[in-house]
Amino acid sequence: MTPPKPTPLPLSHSLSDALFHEAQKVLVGGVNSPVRAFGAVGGTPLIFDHGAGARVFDADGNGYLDFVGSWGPLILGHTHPDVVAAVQDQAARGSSFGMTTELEIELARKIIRALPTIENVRFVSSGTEATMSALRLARAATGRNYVVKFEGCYHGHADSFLSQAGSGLATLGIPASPGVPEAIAALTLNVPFNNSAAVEEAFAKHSGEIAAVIVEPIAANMGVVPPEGSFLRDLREITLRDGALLLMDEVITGFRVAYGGAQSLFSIAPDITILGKIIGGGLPVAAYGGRRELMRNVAPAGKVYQAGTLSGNPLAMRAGIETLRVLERPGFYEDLHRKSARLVQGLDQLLQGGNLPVRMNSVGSLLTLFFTPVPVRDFESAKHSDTARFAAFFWEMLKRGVFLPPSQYEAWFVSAAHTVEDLDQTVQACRDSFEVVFREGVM
Ligand code: HOZ
Repeated sequence: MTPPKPTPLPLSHSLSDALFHEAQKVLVGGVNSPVRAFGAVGGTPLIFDHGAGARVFDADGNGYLDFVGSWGPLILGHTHPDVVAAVQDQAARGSSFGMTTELEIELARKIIRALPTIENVRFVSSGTEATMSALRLARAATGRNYVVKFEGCYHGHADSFLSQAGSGLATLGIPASPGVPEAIAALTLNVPFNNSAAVEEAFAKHSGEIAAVIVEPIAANMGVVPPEGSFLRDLREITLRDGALLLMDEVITGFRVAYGGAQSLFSIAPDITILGKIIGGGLPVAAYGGRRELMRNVAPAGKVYQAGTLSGNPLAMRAGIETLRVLERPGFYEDLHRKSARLVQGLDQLLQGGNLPVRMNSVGSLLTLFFTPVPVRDFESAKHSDTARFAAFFWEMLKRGVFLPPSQYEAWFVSAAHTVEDLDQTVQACRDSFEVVFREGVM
């Protein structure tokens, strides 16, 4: 069935408004994750009803081309028929057993085949669980306590990762979360992304004390910021030299920028990889994995404890397996990247032609338009963005039927369901929106 076209302007959001009013009475801030609150763009958040292919539909029936894609999992778009069929079938067989199923073996095998740095994997239910557990494992394996992370990277909401973090913390301007004990926060060493010298300095100061460096190989939670030059290679070299572990957070990039993740693009072998989003095909799954001898420290093989009632949940395993099956089809990534390049080139022409103070960073199907004239290579430069103008742009795009992440500090996700026409329509919407937001006197 061809999904209906987005509703033309003007849009009514009266049902969304009414539902959000009700949501605020019973849900904290009216949401279950802060990034949904439209905190940085103002206005009332939309309440969604359903999705189909490249489109989402709000409670009022307005349709939008979706570039949020549930923040990354939906590389196939909404309601891919194979994923829907698999989940329906599994729901009829049983949604949870709290015991191992063959499905976990199948998804683990696919992951291990895709990422040769992983020999053993442990499934959990969220990226936060995975990064938190990976750090615990790194601390246990090295007998050290410090962790180096990068300003503007986001690794979920465990205590160790909540300072100078990207995503919702960047959006809401929360530099460090209350509730994190000082003693824990003191063990996290923040350094600028793309700055190997700063990492060297941290290791010089804490030689033999750092358990791990954790990095998003392509930062995507301060907007998209690719790694420059030898940055990732330097991290590998420095950690090996000092006996620390390299943790690659591929929650966003895994199965997104390539079937083998960013580590296959840059030929860097981390000690532990953290996955999430796409491997669950839109259901809650994440994982961490690495070489067998390291992973064998985790219970029950070893003593590093980590557990979960819904870990390896069968519904989620089926969605993940079906999603990866589609990604394995010949030409999948070539096609996705070709389409994404069309969007990126269209936007690039707009930016060049209009000489606009906007910078675009992109890798494959991930991109961000930063409302700043300076190149964005780390959190500091990302923070130069004119977030008020971004907010105006967000609403102009929404009015034109395009749903972007409601924050300057997030990635746009192109999915396989976007057609060339959808992407051309998006470029046109950007052109019209730029005209409005850069018109003199508008801001
Ligand atoms: N990594 C996602 C945003 N960058 C998380 C979404 C959420 O916080 O809800």
